[in-house]
Amino acid sequence: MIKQVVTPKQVALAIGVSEASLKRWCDKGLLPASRTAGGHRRLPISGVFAFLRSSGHQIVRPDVLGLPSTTGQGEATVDRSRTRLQEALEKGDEEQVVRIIFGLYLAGHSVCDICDKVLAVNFRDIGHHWESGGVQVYQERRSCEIVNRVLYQLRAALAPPAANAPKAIGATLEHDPYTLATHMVAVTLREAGWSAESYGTGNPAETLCRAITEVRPRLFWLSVSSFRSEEEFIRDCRQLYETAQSTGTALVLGGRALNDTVRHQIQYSAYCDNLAHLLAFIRTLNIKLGVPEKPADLQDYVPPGE
Ligand code: B12
Repeated sequence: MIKQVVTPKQVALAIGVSEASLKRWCDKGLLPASRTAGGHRRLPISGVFAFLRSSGHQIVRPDVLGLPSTTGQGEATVDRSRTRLQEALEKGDEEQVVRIIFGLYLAGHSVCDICDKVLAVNFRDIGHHWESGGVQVYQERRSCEIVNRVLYQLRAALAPPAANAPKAIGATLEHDPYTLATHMVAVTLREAGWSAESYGTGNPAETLCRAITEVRPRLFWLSVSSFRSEEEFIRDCRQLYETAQSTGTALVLGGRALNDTVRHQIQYSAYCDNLAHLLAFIRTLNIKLGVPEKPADLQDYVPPGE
């Protein structure tokens, strides 16, 4: 399991530099650090990952940070990762899944791209292989469980949202048991600096309307992978849209079950084919993000040996 808080010594070991260099970078503000009551520096893992992503340091001892061995070593391209991930998911090799996803993340790929360009494509392939008998139902279910756990780890590795970050909540409706997409939306918005939380699957529309009026989020998303009947779904959506209008909340929809016939009968603020569309939409909202916990500007940082 990835460590949430680490010491300068652990980070120094992980990237193969001296502890003294590491402490100096902390003091220069290149890595966010706080002090214990005894005066020792402690580094949130989100800041360490942000530093690694922007400074290009290779990890030589990922295990010290709680990552599987060899994570972040070697080239992490989307195409190669997708092929290796497909194999790992079908085998149920969770450690390899963590290695691949964090390898991509540490190489600078966004959560949005990891979900849209890698994981969603892998699950489409799992669906096809299931249809043709190459993948068993248990392998599909196990893959979902593994990826949900990895998404929790990815979320824990992100900087916490600022206190005044815009709020977003979302979920799936009743008769929609698909967990992954709504979870991915939450983590993607978190990476974009939002305070975003998925309320999971199978929610009656009434309770989601109640959540909107109580939480008053800036954005509410609905992921729609399946519904029992079009009429029921359209009625639920109308209810959600009316409630969202009353609280000034943007209603954003996405998901494979939203066909043209249904979409023509409902109203919403935005419909997204993927997470990249969602990020494009939130940019149009012109929301000022608070200052998240970020390492200082790395512009004048010179990596060791240069
Ligand atoms: C895993 C899975 C399941 C699991 C899900 C478990 C879980 N914990 O989530 C369970 C067991 C529920 C399941 C059940 C069934 N499934 Co199924 N399932 C899948 C599978 C393999 C992956 C779905 C998935 O999670 N993908 C990953 C997500 C992230 O990808 P995504 O949904 O495309 O989401 C992306 C975008 O759409 C978008 N997005 C989605 N929502 C939102 C929301 C917002 C706000 C935004 C911005 C973006 C966005 O962003 C995402 C990232 O890019 C698909 C294959 C496929 N092609 O999708 C079949 C698939 C959907 N299932 C299928 C079938 C047939 C079934 C069953 C009928 C099987 C059965 N006989 O029982 C049941 C029906 C259940 C029901 N009530 O609908 C078929 C559907 C065929 C059809 N024509 O509709 C598919 C396509 C398999 C296939 N044949 O290829 N399934």
